[in-house]
Amino acid sequence: APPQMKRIPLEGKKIQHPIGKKLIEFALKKKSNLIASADVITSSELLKLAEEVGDHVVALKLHTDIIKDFSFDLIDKLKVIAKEKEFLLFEDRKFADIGNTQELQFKEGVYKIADWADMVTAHPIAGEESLQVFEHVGVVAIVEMSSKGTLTDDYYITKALNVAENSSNVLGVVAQRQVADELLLFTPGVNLSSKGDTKGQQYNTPERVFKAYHTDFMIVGRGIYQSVNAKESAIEYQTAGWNAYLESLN
Ligand code: BMP
Repeated sequence: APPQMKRIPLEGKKIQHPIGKKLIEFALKKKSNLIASADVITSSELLKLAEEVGDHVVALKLHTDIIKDFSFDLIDKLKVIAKEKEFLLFEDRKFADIGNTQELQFKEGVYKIADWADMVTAHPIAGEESLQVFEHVGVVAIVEMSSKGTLTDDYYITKALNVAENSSNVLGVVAQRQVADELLLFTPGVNLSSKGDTKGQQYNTPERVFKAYHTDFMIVGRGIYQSVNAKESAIEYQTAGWNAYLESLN
């Protein structure tokens, strides 16, 4: 179905995937559509951040391959915090290969992502069948990037959305625009005080992503983990995001 002018509230979205349903359940219960991106490089920083922001997010997005001292002890501890504070573990691996290789990267190697992640990101660039290897997790397909000069033009986005809509383990997409209601929309590149960085990142406000793009979940990295008080910042983003979401329903 084509995107509508009026947005559908989270509880009205027809999401089939169990992980998508879980995200919506957490969002409504916690009054949060915030995902914190925990782009820190040590286990201790990551665990501290998870404790601080956990009550205010629906998921913690990770880049486990940047963690210097990665171990399954870290994963075990994160799982405990996630269960207690009710958020999902979202590995932003951005798979982008043929199905067979992606399956190995997903299940094997150092990180064994398949053993613990609730959600993963993947580029749909290798086509629909390549995404079938991600079993028992929610896949978020990257259809449009936030950075300056990204190659994800309108043609690519249309084709990528098509792949996403036809893949049963895809629960949503990362994009900087409104998408069909059957998909959950995740939007990174959100910051309350900065317009961008010196490496191509571009930022929007929570207000813009909820009202103009009808996003379902905003992803905030440096705005939270680089702030003086991560918990206070998470509350600030949670409140700004949830209010913008509620206003966008009218
Ligand atoms: P920050 O808010 O610090 O700019 O972090 C954004 C996070 O979202 C990073 O982890 C980045 O990898 C991710 N991301 C993004 O910024 N733009 C995209 O298009 C897709 C992403 O996954």
